[in-house]
Amino acid sequence: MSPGAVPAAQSRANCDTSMTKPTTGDFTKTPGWLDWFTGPSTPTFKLPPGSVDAHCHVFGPGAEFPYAPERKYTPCDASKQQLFALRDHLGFARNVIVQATCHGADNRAMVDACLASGGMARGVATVKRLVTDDELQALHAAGVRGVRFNFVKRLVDFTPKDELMEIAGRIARLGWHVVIYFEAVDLPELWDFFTALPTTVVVDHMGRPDVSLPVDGPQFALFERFMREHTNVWSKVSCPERLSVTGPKALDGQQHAYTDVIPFARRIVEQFPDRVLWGTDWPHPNLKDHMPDDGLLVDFIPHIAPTAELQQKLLVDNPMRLYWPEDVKG
Ligand code: 0GY
Repeated sequence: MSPGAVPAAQSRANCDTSMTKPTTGDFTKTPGWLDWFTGPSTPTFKLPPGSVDAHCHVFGPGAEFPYAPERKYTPCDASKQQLFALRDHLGFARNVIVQATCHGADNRAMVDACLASGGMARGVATVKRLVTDDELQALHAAGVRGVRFNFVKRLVDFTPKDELMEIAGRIARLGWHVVIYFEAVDLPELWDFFTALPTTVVVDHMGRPDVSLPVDGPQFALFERFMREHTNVWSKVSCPERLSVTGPKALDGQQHAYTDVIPFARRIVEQFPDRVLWGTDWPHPNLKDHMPDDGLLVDFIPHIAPTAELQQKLLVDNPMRLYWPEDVKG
């Protein structure tokens, strides 16, 4: 190699961090925002046919679908076309697009993506108490099958629990579920509310455990108890890049990324194989340390779901049962 040349992988990583992606419309990207990764590798792990990326988002584009005034961050745009290109590149068949908080309760970007997917995307919406039955029906027709209740304080303003419970009662009648996002330290305080929800409840990112604590310790034991005692509770075993503290990053060909998250996620997959989902979390809002190569993120999956049977449940059977039950035979 000539003096001053950099290895290919390093050069690509440098290129990715220096390349900035736009935020269109009358918006300014949050300072320090990390843009999604350009040119992800082709995964080494071959996804089972029909796999579902069950947690991802679209951002704007801001000029077409403005970001919400109440948002806590302004991202770079991440369009439906870019999401579908990633889906095809990684080998997924379908997406579940979760309403991102930067769009508040304005679900138009997510709905537009679902409608453009030809039935290959479902949605999870954010709604307010004043949502009408006609609006809920329109969301259902577009492919929405759940609402998200967010308790992460840096992302949203507080919504009273009675308002959320009223929404849960209404969407239960549509056969939808509730997705909950919270930090592990808040589970004790939220326990009574969560366990009173009348629907299937899907937890984002295993309830964000502190993976520097022991997997056998009280914090994760409470989450396991939550799932064990409440068979309506499912978990996404996603976001190792967000939870990892010491594991190597999914960059530069790393095939053993986020090793500190593996014992947590694997334990949930093995204990509750019929109630787990996986998603990329593309375009990875609010990461502070690095932006992962999504191809290498897919290569993380066999470390947490080590057998073909577990992979089939995690990536195909479970998300199909929850989001496309009409397409499940038998
Ligand atoms: C995630 C995580 C985050 C953000 C959002 O809707 C959102 O803004 O979900 C986060 O910042 O932890 O699941 O995408």
